[in-house]
Amino acid sequence: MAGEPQADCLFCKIVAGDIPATIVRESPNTISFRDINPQAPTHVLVIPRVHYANAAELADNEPQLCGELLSEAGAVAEQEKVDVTGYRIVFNTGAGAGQTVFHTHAHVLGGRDLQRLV
Ligand code: IU
Repeated sequence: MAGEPQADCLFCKIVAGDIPATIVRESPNTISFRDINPQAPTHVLVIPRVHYANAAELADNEPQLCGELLSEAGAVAEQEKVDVTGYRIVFNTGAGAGQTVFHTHAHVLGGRDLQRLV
């Protein structure tokens, strides 16, 4: 069923507490934790506790939660003090775009000069 935990999903395991993560922030519906392979001084992943494969699937099924996820990303940026200099929110979607974990996650990146992508 949509949103149900997936046995083979690494981020569902983090939500369940079965895999460790350095959690920086939690809300009733989301968890934010440091990326294990940081690409910037601040590199935090914000995930919904429920399982959807990507951001669009989350938005289609639970638009309010999608909004909450973005609010949490903004709160993480404030907490990490990268809101002043600027930060980037990235949703890699699909293997061809570099997505490796198929549980919706926003990368929040900041603390270094971020080149314009588009
Ligand atoms: P991607 O957009 O699907 O490529 O991002 C997945 C990220 O999850 C990637 O940056 C990994 O370094 C990160 N990650 C993690 O932080 N902790 C984990 O246990 C696993 C992956 I597995």
